[in-house]
Amino acid sequence: MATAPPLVDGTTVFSAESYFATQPPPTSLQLDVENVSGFIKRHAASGRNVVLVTSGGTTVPLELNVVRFLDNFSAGTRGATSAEYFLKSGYAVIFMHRQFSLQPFSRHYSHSTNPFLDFLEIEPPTSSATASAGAQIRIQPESHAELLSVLSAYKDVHAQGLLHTLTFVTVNDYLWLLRAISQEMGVLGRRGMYYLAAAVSDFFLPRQKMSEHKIQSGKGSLHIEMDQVPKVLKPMVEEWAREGYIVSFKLETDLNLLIPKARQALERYGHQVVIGNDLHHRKYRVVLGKKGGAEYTETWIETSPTAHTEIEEEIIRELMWRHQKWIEKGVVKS
Ligand code: 9Z3
Repeated sequence: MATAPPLVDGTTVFSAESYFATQPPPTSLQLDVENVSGFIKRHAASGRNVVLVTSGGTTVPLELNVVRFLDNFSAGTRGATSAEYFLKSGYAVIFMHRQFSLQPFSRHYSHSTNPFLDFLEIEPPTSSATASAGAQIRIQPESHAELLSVLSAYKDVHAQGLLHTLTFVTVNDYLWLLRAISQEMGVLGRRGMYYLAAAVSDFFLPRQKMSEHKIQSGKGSLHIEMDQVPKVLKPMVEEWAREGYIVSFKLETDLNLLIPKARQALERYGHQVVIGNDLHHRKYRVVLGKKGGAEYTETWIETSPTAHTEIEEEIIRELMWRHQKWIEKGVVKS
């Protein structure tokens, strides 16, 4: 039976439990879980570390027959770039991303910033062949080395079966998938890492409050009261991924709030690392906060906009090292 969430001042307060009891799972969930389960078991058996990378923004539909939805800015750059560095470092990666957001490897040739077709040239046919039959496509010589390197890494990762990709669109898809995958990853014990870079909506419209059909404009202005998305980091730490190494992200636009909010998240949820970033400098500056007992420590990582390095390379290097220590600490020495 679905438990109705309690009401506070007329608005609904969803716990993770009441959320999952009242909001329906996406239709693809069972199949997605079956597919990812084989991937996890294979890598658990081989003793390889596995990371779940979440990436991109979530939508909040306003109607059941959805015409309109709320969305956010995230393109999935952080997640896609980080996934590549995890793969480079020997991790198997479950890449759970917003449909059509950036993906590892293909991100280098994103349609908006670096269109793939611009790297190709048409070589005219040599002699008597008709133009279309005889024309050849070739890569621009100056783009060849980079493309070869990206393509080789991509092919290698797929040949070794190291990357498993799943998609979400709505915040509801995201929450159901996150719970199911975290639970499946339990077999990895401490070898499982959770790198939660997706930009998840804080508010949503429960199914029970949604209009079935397109909201009509005839009534003038639109008033919608949204409920808070439950804080799922808590059950994730305490129930779904108890042995996992959990890294969450905190995004703010006001720098003065970043550190206090990051600390608050660590205190509230008790996970391993929170990475703070502010919207405008997120590509060049992040802070890794962690708690050890009562002590809070922070490590800043910075690159410059002109440097030819990606900040995710540094982040992953630091996390890998910390994750390794976490794994070793959990091994019972005989
Ligand atoms: C992040 O903070 C990511 O670093 C970004 C990356 C979304 C800023 P892009 O996709 O951006 O590269 O364009 N992600 C987490 C944001 C978030 O929703 N955090 C929640 C919060 O701040 C907590 S889990 O409350």
